[in-house]
Amino acid sequence: MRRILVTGAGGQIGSELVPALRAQYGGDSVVSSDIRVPSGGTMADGRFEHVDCTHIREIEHAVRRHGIGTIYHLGALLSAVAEERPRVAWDVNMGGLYRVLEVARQHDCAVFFPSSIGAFGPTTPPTQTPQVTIQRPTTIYGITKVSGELLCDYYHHRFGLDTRGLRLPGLVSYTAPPGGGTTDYAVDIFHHAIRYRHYSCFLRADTRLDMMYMPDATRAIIELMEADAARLADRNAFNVTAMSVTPAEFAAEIRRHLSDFEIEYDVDPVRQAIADSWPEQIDDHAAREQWGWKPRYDLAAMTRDMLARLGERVHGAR
Ligand code: AKB
Repeated sequence: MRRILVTGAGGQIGSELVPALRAQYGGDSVVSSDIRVPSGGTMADGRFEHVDCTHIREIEHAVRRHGIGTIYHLGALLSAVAEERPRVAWDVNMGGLYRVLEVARQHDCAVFFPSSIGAFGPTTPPTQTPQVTIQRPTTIYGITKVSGELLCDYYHHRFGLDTRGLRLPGLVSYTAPPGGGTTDYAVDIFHHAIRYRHYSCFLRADTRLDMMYMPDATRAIIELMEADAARLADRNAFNVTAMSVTPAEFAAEIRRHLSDFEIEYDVDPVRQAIADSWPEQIDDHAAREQWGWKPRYDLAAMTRDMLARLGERVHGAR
């Protein structure tokens, strides 16, 4: 079997996708890569390559050296940090994807591309957002995500490459922190609840967005890449969601476990504007019908698990 390469493996998704892929396909089958060299953790546990995705030679070297057949391309800037550095965001998000697709074309690799709810914009229907709809995002992050979806479709139709993608919602996880996203509050709130019983949220109490627990997200990614190609009409990229939640609802659910938890709101206008431009609740029927997507964690199940696992980590480290 040809191996798997994961770019941006040190990030929030990669930190959990790499172990999940290793569990599924065997440790030696998965090569993690990142622009940062790992100092420990799951990235350091198996094969690793230093790969800066803006350098095509580094991607090519990793693909040749390890006999790569599938690339999970996670290396990208998230929405809030992209808005601070739009030129870098374009270079990394678009330049990186283009180079990955070029190497994949030359070496006949399948490619997974993580799109986002950020690929939608203020003119998109905000509820029950259809699979195929208006995509006019107003952020540089969203623009790279829509362009990425189109570029992946182009490589599929033009060169026959097996490209597949998901429009991921905000992801909640306890292994690695997210880095500069608009939905980061949904992770921070758990850390602060456990440590301080208090959280100051940078989005308004009623900001409703799609969310998903990381075990569901890694399973969705692997199931999509395993799916029968003949059944995939949409490919780049499928709407997927597990819940549609506001900060106030997160706080109420946490309070069921930690009754003294308190939340206040100190709204960051930049991230609030990004969130306000995204849909509140997307429709993921195409994913359910074409490859059997079904989430396992709702808000209650996710909160229970997050508090238990994060609690072990925080209190275990004391
Ligand atoms: C972000 O907030 O930028 C990401 C996303 C929803 O794409 N988590």
